[in-house]
Amino acid sequence: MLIVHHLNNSRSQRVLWMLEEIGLDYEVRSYKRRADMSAPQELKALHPLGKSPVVEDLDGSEGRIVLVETGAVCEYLADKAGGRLGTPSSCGDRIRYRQFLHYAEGSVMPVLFAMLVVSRVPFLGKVSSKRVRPMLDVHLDFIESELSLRPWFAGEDITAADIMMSFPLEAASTRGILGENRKATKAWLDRIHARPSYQRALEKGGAYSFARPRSAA
Ligand SMILES: N[C@@H](CCC(=O)N[C@@H](CS)C(=O)NCC(=O)O)C(=O)O
Repeated sequence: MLIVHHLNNSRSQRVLWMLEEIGLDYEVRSYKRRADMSAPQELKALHPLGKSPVVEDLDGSEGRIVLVETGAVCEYLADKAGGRLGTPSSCGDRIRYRQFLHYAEGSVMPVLFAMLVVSRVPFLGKVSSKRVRPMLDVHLDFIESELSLRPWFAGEDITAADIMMSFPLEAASTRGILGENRKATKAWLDRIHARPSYQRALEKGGAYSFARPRSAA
């Protein structure tokens, strides 16, 4: 039995999408962000970090497993589903798969987070975001160039690397940071949002301000 501890408007939306893609049964337990956007205390009772996602597998190989870190969770789930959406077989795809799986949280999210935080600071925010913006553009240009070469981050097929990249790119797009000219990235966002599995995950997770259900389009 898999339980996803899901925080509204958060990275854990990716885990729901991953599970819908690979077709494993799961239960969602929902948590609501507090006014300052932090996670509620209940998540701390489950894991010392008190962040989301937390995934519990009651039937793990060594009994109950409590796992954090979205990339690790996606890899764990891909293994559990017999490799679905996991490591591709061809060499080039495999290398890109690993790269983007780590790149989402390791490189893009920290810069995006810095941008979103500094841009909210009165007065100083404008100056600081001017310095962070070029750093973010380097990433967004790299992503655009990669997606101009192939439909999915690793290659011809969707993988967990696409799931990982969804949150930073949705956040960038929704906050108006993506820019008008990054057409391949926009087309990729449209492609992921059109997937029935993505739409099912939206229904399971409840309100998510970074993508709209197709029924509301
Ligand atoms: N790198 C971690 C980041 C986890 C994380 O920061 N989660 C955010 C949700 S987007 C959170 O729980 N924030 C609430 C808080 O920090 O109190 C992952 O990908 O799982």
